[in-house]
Amino acid sequence: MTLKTVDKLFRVFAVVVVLIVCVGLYALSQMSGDVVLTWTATGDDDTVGTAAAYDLRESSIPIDSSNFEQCRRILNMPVPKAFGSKESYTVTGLSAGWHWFAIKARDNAVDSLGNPAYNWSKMSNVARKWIFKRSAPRAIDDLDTE
Ligand SMILES: [Ca+2]
Repeated sequence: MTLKTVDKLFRVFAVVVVLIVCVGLYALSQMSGDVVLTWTATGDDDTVGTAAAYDLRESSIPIDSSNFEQCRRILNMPVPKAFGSKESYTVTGLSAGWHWFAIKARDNAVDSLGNPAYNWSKMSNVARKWIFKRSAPRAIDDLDTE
């Protein structure tokens, strides 16, 4: 083999190793049962101001505007940031399989009695994530006493 061929083979080997590491990290990140959701904050009035609250929903079936209210609500969502800000939230403890996510925002409008008017936005686009099955360690079968 010439030195050039050895060099080429090494380069191919290096690329394959990097690809394997990347795929492994990607798979690991999906086995944790956590999903990091990111979105851009909406405003209180369309693109102006800051919304008052989020309503994030999760489901193991596709979410649409007709079933949004029946999907599991993610509690303790952070307070919205100003319009245009980058938002991020990690949903933890998800089971294996597909998970769908959608979010709405509400403004700070109140009714004539001062109660929240629950002026909700339309539903966001729907994001989807696959969670791999998390395997437990193999059972120990040689436990003994001396
Ligand atoms: Ca408003």
